[in-house]
Amino acid sequence: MSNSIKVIDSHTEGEPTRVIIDGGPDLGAGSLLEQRALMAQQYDHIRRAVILEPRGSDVLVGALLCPPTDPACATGVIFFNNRGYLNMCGHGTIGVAVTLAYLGLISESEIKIETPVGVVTVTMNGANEASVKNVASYLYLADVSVEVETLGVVTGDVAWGGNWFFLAHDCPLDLTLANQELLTHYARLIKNALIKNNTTGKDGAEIDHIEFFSEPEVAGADSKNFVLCPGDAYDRSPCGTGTSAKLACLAAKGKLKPKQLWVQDSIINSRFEAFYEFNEQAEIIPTITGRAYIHAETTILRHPDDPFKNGIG
Ligand code: PYC
Repeated sequence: MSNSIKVIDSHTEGEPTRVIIDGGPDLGAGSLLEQRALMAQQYDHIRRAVILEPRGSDVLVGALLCPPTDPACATGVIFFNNRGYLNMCGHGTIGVAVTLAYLGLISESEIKIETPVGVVTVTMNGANEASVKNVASYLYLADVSVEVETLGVVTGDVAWGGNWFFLAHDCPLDLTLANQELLTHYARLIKNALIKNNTTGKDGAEIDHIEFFSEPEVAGADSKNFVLCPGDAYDRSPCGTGTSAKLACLAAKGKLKPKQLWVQDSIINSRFEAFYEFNEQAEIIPTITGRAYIHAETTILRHPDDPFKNGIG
């Protein structure tokens, strides 16, 4: 077991990303899905040590750089959090790209990164800003209604943006930080109701992100959101995959044209700028732009006798 793990911490529009740059597991050269499965089976203690208390926190998203199978990619990446493993992560991809630039590991302004759910293209717009051309995103189920404890009938869309989202049509409360605990509670109730109702993404996939929207407060934005992530932390950023899912819904409902700018504010009023294009298969390809800043270089230490060397929980 590696007792020392080097990480670089950044935040993308307020949402943290912790990139392992040394001391991570060797997951071989299989597909990213195979490497992620191996990490989950044999090296989950690394995820727990890096993310959970006392070395981490529920808000962190971790990123392990690993070998891509596509030679056009600069790296592969596996994202994880306090609950387990993510498919894609928009804010995390911006954090990874800014981290690679900080380390001097990328010289081109455009790179490809392989994730377990596909290849994304990242364009650096300077040292701290990046645009992520995401995986194809789509509206899967429109206007689904579920009976939710306390809230009654809640209607929303199920969409894929690199992760599975339920995008509620109505917002139960003002999207302010003062309401964050109650918003988290309501989002959790909706998630439970979807499970109880057997409402899933494609192939029975769990809908593990819940999204609320309201009118923006800040000039220039189209919308403000609150996103509850798996593990029950809320996204401080507007959520890259969540914004992609939103674009897919708007596009499918004829409410946003290709290349039309969509400015998504988060619960803390940080911002992603986004648009979509159609690819040759007529799929919706969102591009999300945001900023990330490096804020720590850390060596995580795990004493062999430390009862919490692999985190609490
Ligand atoms: O930006 O896609 C995202 C994301 C997913 C979970 C946290 N952030």
